[in-house]
Amino acid sequence: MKLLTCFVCAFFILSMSPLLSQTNYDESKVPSFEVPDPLTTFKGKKIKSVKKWEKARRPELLHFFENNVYGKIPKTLKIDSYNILEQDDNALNGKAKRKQVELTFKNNGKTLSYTILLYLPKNIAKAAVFLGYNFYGNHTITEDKAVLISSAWANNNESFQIENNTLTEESRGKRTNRWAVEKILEAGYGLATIYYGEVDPDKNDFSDGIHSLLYQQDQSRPKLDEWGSIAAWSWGMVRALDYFEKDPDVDASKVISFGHSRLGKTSLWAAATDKRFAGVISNNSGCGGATMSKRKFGETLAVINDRFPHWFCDNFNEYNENEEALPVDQHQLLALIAPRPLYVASAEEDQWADPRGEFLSAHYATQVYHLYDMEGIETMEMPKVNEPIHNTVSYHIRTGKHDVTDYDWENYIRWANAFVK
Ligand code: GTR
Repeated sequence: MKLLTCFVCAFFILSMSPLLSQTNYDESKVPSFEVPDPLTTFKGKKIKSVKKWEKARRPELLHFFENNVYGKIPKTLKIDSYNILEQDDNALNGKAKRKQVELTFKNNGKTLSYTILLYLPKNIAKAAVFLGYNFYGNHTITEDKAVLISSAWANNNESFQIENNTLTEESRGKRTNRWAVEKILEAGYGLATIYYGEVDPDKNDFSDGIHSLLYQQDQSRPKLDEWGSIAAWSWGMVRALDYFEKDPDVDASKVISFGHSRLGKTSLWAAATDKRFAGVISNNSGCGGATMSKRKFGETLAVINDRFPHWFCDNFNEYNENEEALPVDQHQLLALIAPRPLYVASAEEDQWADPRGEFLSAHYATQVYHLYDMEGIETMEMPKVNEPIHNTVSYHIRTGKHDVTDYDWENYIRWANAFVK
């Protein structure tokens, strides 16, 4: 078995190497390209007002991303029921209210449930909330023993002691470093998190997760223009927002979608598709998230679609090694979030995610914020590390690697205080 695993790994590395060896980390080798204009329609009409943006341009961009990048959701599916599995008004040594709420969905004779872990500040009647997925289960974000362990499929991870694709007690608290729960609560915000594998297991298998509830008869995988996993996870965030509208402890008009890496791609797409999100944070989201595909710096479309064929819709493959043909770029995804506050964050050592591309994307999206008389990333000069630019559109690049740190959270809270709350 070990030999087979080695063989499979070697084959994987060898088959990837031509693409990976082409990875460009040299700014002087970034191709020159025309930045698709958020304010000119596909037919060439100039957009000069909020009205025209909202009526003509925004819908056509959203439509393009839906059909060619993330994939569209075949039909609406509402929460069938929700169940408060557990609640404690004196959690975290009396500092917070904790709730664990299971949402259940039913269709095609199938059922899917996922659990939101909510921590809320005790002294606030209706709290603004950061909502974001976690990678390895709700119980990894805290040492809190009361947090339930998901039975959903999980990626094995040696350092988290996750074996047999099963989450266990061993990994409780392993990811506390990424979740500044105390800081968030002290600042008067709630935190809501969901294990993303409960909505759709992160593997190239479309027989499981939410996809399977929405197939037509005899369908076993999404059509070319239908949702991949990122759109499925985004859908899960949107349904969580539906629940918050029913929860008297949450201010559903002040929910900020947050995500790191693949889940940052997800938080962006969730907020692009649902205007109820009051703000968005993209933490090191990189390729297919905040960064500009046409720069081909670090991870490229061919690489991401090859390694993670289930993340985007199949139509997106058309642009593998063919970024020139894309009539859009990711700054236009960011523009779909306007006029809501947006925070794009990079890390200095995370060149794979192309920090400069993330920065420029925030800059190019800013022109849409100007239509609403809001400020964003006005300059084309990248700020120094650890010198954030805070506006309705904010950006920072911090020292360190691909991760979520206290520094990131401190800045998200400052920005949320100024622009969301
Ligand atoms: C990487 C992938 C990135 C990013 C990251 C993550 O392997 O290439 O696009 O999404 O995973 O989610 O941690």
